[in-house]
Amino acid sequence: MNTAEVRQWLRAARTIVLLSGAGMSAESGVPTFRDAQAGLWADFRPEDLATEQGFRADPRLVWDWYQSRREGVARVQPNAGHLAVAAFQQRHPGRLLVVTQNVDGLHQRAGSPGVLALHGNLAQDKWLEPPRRCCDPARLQEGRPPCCPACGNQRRPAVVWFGEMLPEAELAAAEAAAGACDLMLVVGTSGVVYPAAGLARATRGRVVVINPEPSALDDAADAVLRGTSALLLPDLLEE
Ligand code: BV8
Repeated sequence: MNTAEVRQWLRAARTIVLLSGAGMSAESGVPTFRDAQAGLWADFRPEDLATEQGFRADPRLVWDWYQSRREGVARVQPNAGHLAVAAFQQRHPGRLLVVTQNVDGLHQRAGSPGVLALHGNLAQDKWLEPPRRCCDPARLQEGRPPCCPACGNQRRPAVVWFGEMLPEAELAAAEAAAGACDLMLVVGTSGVVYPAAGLARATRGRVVVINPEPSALDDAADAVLRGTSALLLPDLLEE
C-alpha cells in the first residue's frame, strides 16, 4: 500500500477521523510519552508518574515533572503535520475530526477546530480533592504543587491519569465519530493505551496507520505508511 492509494481513499472519504498520539508532536520537539521522563525522572516509568497514587506519594516530584513538560511545550510550535491537518479542515469544513491522546494543545494551536482531547490538557490544573467553599483558584498558596491556603487542597494537572476515567462527553463523541467515519488516520501512537487505542478497532471506516515504527495497531490497519507525520501528512492531505 502506498501514499497514492491512501490519497485515493482520502479523496473518496466523506468523514475522516484522525486519532493522534505523541508521535504527532515529536517533530515539534516534544518528547514522546515514552521519552518524556528523561533526565531527573529517568528512573521512573510514565505509568507511575502519571497516576493519582504517584502524585499522592510524591506531589513535588510529579508536579515538577509536569512543570518541566509544560515549559517544554511552551517553547515549541505546531509542526507541518499539525498545520496540514488544520489547513485541510479549513478547506473541507466538518469533514475531518481530530481525536487526540496528546495533552500538549498543539492541534488546537495549529488552528484545528473541535479537537476531542481524550486525556485532558497539560496547560490547565484542577483540585486534587473535590473543592470546598474555601478553594479558590485565584487565591492559591504558592508551592510545588500550589494549594488552598485555608484547607491545603492541592492543585494537580488537568490531565487524565492512568486508572482515571476519560472525560465522558469527549469519549462518547469520539466513539460515535469512529463508528460513523469512512476513514480513520491513526497517527503517531504506539496504540497501547486504552480506551483511546480501542477507537481504531471500533471504527466502521478503513484504518490507515502512520508511524515510522511498528505499532500495536498495525494489525488493525488496512494500510500502514512507514513514515513521520510531519513528512507524510502534508503530502496526503494536500487536496
Ligand atoms: C481507564 C495523560 C477506566 C497523562 C495519558 C490497570 C488499572 C487501571 C487501568 C488499566 C490497567 N491496565 C490497563 C489499564 C488501562 C490503562 C492503559 O491503557 N494502560 C496501558 C499502559 C496498558 N488506561 C487507563 O488507565 C485509562 N483509563 O482505563 O479508565 C478504568 C478506570 C479504573 C480502573 C480500570 C479502568 C487512562 C489512560 C490515559 C492515561 N493518560 N496521558 C500525561 O500525559 O501525563 S496516556 C499517555 O500515554 C499519552 O497521553 C498517550 O495516550 C499515551 C502514550 O501513548 P502514545 O501517544 O502512543 O505515545 P508513545 O510514546 O507510547 O508512542 C509514540 C508513538 O509515536 C510511537 O509509536 C512512535 O513510533 C511514534 N512516533 C515517533 N515519532 C513519530 C511517530 N509517529 C509519527 N511521526 C513521528 N515523527
